[in-house]
Order: sequence, then structure tokens, then C-alpha cells
Amino acid sequence: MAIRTEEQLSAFIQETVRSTPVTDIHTHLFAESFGDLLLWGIDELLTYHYLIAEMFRFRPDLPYETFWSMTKQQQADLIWQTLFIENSPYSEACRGVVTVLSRLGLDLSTRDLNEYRKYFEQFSSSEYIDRILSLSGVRSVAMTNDPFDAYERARWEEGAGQNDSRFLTALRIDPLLNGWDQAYLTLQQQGYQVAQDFSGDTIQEVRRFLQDWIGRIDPLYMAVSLPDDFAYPEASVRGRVIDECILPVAREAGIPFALMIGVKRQVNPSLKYAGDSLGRSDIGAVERIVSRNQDVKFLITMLSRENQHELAVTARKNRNLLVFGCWWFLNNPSLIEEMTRMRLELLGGSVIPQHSDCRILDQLIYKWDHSREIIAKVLCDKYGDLFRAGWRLEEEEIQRDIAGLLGGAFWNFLGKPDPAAV
Ligand code: RAT
Ligand code: ZN
Repeated sequence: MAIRTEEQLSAFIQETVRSTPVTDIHTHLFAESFGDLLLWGIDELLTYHYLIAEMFRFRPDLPYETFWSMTKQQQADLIWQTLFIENSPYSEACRGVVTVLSRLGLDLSTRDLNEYRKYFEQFSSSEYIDRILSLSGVRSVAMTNDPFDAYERARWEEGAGQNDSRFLTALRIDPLLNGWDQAYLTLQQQGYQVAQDFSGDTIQEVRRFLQDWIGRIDPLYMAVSLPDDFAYPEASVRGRVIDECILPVAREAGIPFALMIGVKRQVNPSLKYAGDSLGRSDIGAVERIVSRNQDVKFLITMLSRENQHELAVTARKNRNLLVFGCWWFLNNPSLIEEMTRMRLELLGGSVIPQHSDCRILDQLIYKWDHSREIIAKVLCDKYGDLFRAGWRLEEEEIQRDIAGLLGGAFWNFLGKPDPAAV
């Protein structure tokens, strides 16, 4: 059906963005079969590492060790008191908790954490997964599956990871590229004949390790996070692992290599897993890896705001590169809007505007509510410009475009149908 007025156009876009199911291409969530690797509930929400870092800013006298020696519930109490009672929760990570509580139907006027805790006790994980996926309108999420994590490996050996098509797999291989001096030991323990100095059969054995895990978990892609000084090509262990192991395996398996570039790990180790930061990276490294390996598909996101424009331009030049998401410190409304606007202007719909990076199931609600609102706002402007220029749109065309942005472009890039699509 054709859209006749600008008001009709905006209303239709907003409703379509709100109701179109999402494929969330990068999260740290797990299916129920992974047991306690799946995090959910108010205490997990409040102890999200983004909030831990924010809490410490308001508690200059709190020794780091005191916080780390507390139970999870005590940590959550302190974060609630600091960020929600003694201050107003308008940072994006705090606002996220407010959005979740509100959408779950909890009474925000009480600000009573113990009351909120009781609410979550009524659900089993399985019921809660259904509830959150339905409230957030997320059809499927990609997990981050780490073969270097002994606990997760044991879950795979017990048969986890099967029978829930809403939870997709992604093979995360950071230690191989960022910590070879430990990683080779883990590979040896798993029965691979690798040597620290890369001698003998090391290259073939690393490939065999990747192929075995691809066979075991059937990942959508292989992924790594990389430091801000990532270089390519490079005469280093990382350079060799990429060129001689990962790229040949990605090529042969026909799955993309996902690069998340720009992390400075542990700038403040006292903050533990909340202690990572970011730095601007060299777009030349991205340009070279994608253009010299045109028969490999790359999913790329960068962490520094300063890299975003050049990343989008690089994607214009290389169709084997699909840019995704507003990652981590970029997942804030002002930056999502800026980036989404720029990407749609440079790349049209050949982009994945957002992923959630959720670590806690409930966060799907706020990460997607907040991003959908911004994506809709940008789209209203873009379609509005077309409308004012005289271009008339059918509702079905808008539905097609939005389905692409929220998942279709990803599945097209993979060359696979979305298994969770009905
Ligand atoms: O956004 C985050 O939660 C970060 O801690 C990281 O997990 C990052 O997204 C990553 O995947 O390395
Ligand atoms: Zn992540």
C-alpha cells in the first residue's frame, strides 16, 4: 500500500522499527542449556561492568578490594544506593536498568530493591528467556562461544548448545591472537601438537583446532577483539595466525571473520573486567586485510568514534566488508544517532546498524528499545527527504528495508536463510 502523507510515513516507520524482529549478531548471552553461564535478574543487571566503573567515580574513598570482596547482592546494593538513590540514573547504562524495570512492570516509585528482587524469583530461566525475547522483539542472538574457557568447554561436552535455534553460535578466539604464550598451552592440553615458537606442525594444528570447533559448534562466524594498535600485515604471531590459520579456515568453511578493533585492555587493573578502555586504530590495517582477502567475508566494528567515518568509506570500497554495531563505549544515544545517520548516508541499507553486546538477558529490552528509537528517528529523516523529493513508497518497501537493517543484511551477507524466521 502506498504512503500518502509525511505523518503517515513517520508513523509507519516508527511502528515497523518497533515491531520488526531482530537478529542480534553479537551478545554474551547463553542458551538455557549452558546453565549458570546465562545471567539474568536485578543483581546481575546492577553489577554489569559498565555500572561498576560508574559507581567507583562517585566513591573515591572506597578501596577496590572492599568492593571485590563483597557478595554480588552487596555489590548490587552499593551500586543501587550510589547511582540510583544518591544520584540520578541518567547515564546510558543506568537509564538502561530503569527502562528494564519499567518494561517489566515494576513500580519505579518505590525504589525498593528488595521488592524488585522478589519479582524475579517467580521465573524459571526458560520462562524468563521467553519473556525477555518477546518483550524485546529479538528473534535470535549470537552467543560468544569461547573454546579457551574450560567451564564453557565442559558444557559443550555435556551437549549444551543444541535444540534452541534462538541462540546462535560464534567462535571467539581472542587468546589465539592476543595471548599466544598461554593459548598454545591450552591447545596442547586439548591434544593439538603446537609449539610456542611455531615450529613443526603448529600451523596445521591450529587450523585443525579451528576446524574441529567449527565442526562442533557450527558458528556463524569466527571473532576476535583486537587492540587499538592492530596492524596488518604484521611479522608477528598474530600476523601469522591470521594469514596462515584463520583466513584459510574462514575461506574453506565459508564463514566470516569478525574483527572488533580498538580495545585497550586493562588500563586500570584494579577495576578488573571493568578496567578496559579504547584507542583510535589504523584504518589502513582494515583496508589491507579486506582488500587483500576478497574471497573472505569480514564483519567489522571499531571502538573509537574517530574511526567511524573511514570505516564506512572502507566498506564502500570492499563488498566483502560488512560494518556492524555501535560497540561498547559507542552504545550511547548521541553516538548511535551520529553513526547511524552517517552509515545510512554512505552505505544505504548494506550495514548492520546495531548489536546489543548484552551480558545479561534482561538488557535486551533496553539495548533494543533505545536503539530502535534512534534508528526510527534517523529513518524518518531519510525517508522524509525522499518523500519531499517526490519519491513515493509502498509500505512493503519500508518493511523490507527495516527487516534488512535489523537482521536481513546479516543473513544475506552470510548467504544463509535466518533459521529462526517463521
Ligand atoms: O561491551 C562489553 O561488554 C565488553 O566488555 C566486551 O565484551 C566486548 O564487547 C567484547 O566482546 O570484547
Ligand atoms: Zn562483546
